[in-house]
Amino acid sequence: MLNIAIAKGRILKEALPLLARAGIVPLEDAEKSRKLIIPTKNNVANIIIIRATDVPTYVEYGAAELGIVGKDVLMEYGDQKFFEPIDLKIGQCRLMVAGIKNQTPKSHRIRVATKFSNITKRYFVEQGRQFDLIKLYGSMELAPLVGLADQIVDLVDTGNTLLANGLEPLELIATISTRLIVNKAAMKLKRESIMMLMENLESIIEDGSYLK
Ligand code: PRT
Ligand code: MG
Repeated sequence: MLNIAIAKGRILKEALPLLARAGIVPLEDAEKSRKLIIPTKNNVANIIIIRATDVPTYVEYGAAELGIVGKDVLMEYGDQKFFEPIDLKIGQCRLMVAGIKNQTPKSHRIRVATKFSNITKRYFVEQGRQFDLIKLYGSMELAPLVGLADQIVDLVDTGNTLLANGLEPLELIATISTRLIVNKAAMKLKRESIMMLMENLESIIEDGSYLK
């Protein structure tokens, strides 16, 4: 039996059709259920639904053999103590620096608001830029509008959220998609069932018809 930890929210929503194609079908509506562990048809696996930022931790410690989570979360988590074998091609977006439209910051030491503090520090330091980091937990788009920050680092998909708030994308930090991660010990101990699922997923991804 495999435990699969999945980030709740949009990743869960997009992962369910992919898992269904691989024969992993929750016995309850995973998006609505209040249960945190959901068994699946024919007992092939358990689905564990948790906060995105907790997925790497569960998989690192083997509480879940497998995890499904965004590359943004993995980059922010840092040192990878698990395998990351498959790009599931869902949850695609870009991690970007954004700022107020047509406005260059007055001071050369800018304030950057983000929930991606590790990624942001790395990126600005690499560029040798002066900055103050303001850690937020959501709605980063608000920060420049109320003078809390000059720029933000956030995920951008269509760009509509930036546009709606008078912001513009400035720099691409990374392209993001959802990844399958695997606990290192489980890859040895449960090799057969994990390899079977991975091969299955790879051919479904190759085919691509699970993507709307
Ligand atoms: O948990 P929190 O409330 O902070 O995030 P959320 O509710 O916005 O997203 P959630 O928890 O459902 O899913 C987060 C995961 O989905 C991320 O870790 C990414 O890997 C992936 N993902 C893919 C995205 C987006 N696309 C995305 N566009 N996560 C967030 N967004 C947000 C973005 O932060 C911004 O607020 O959508 C807005 C921008 O979208 P556009 O289309 O207006 O550009
Ligand atoms: Mg959310």
